[in-house]
Amino acid sequence: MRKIIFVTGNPHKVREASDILSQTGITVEQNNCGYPELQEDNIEAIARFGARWAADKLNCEVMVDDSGLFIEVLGGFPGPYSAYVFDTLGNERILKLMEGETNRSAVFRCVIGYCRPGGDALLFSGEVTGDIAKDIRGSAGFGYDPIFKVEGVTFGEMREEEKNRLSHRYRALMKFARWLKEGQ
Ligand code: ITT
Repeated sequence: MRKIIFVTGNPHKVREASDILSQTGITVEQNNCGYPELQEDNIEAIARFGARWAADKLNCEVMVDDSGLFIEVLGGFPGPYSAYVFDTLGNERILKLMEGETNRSAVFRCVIGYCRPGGDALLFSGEVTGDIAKDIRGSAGFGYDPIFKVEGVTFGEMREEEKNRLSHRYRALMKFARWLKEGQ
């Protein structure tokens, strides 16, 4: 088993990453040291900066996860601002913004940043395409899960194993695991 420090304040991400990576011989351990979240307009830059910053601060190899929900008709909003928008508006107000919209397409994206001290970060991204539901559905998961549907079912309505087999995080983490296994 290889253990990687996962720098995040979000315990749901840690739980999902542990489940997903357990099949690949990798375990993760949460470190909540935090990292400055640049108000960048792309999640790759946020993950790159965060991974480098945390690897240097902790002096060990680390991974970070920056994720975002990109709603097509809103020009990709909230995208890189997903955490802030979730905390300030929340799912109900986002559904209000979407009232009457017929184009409900959205993409959930996840970028895993991996870095060793003094090195450059490597990025692994995954995405899943879906739709914004018309109302809040299901209570599983976290964050935007109850309003993001894949093939008619919200992540909030899915069992954890189902979400973890098709999510943006699953897709990004599988690329990361493959790269680690191939010996870098
Ligand atoms: P860290 O930065 O400390 O890792 P965070 O929760 O702030 O934790 P992000 O900036 O990546 O993480 O999160 C963007 C927002 O999207 C935040 O509100 C999350 O709750 C939400 N989010 C991320 N992944 C999600 C997922 O798989 N399902 C639903 N919501 C998710």
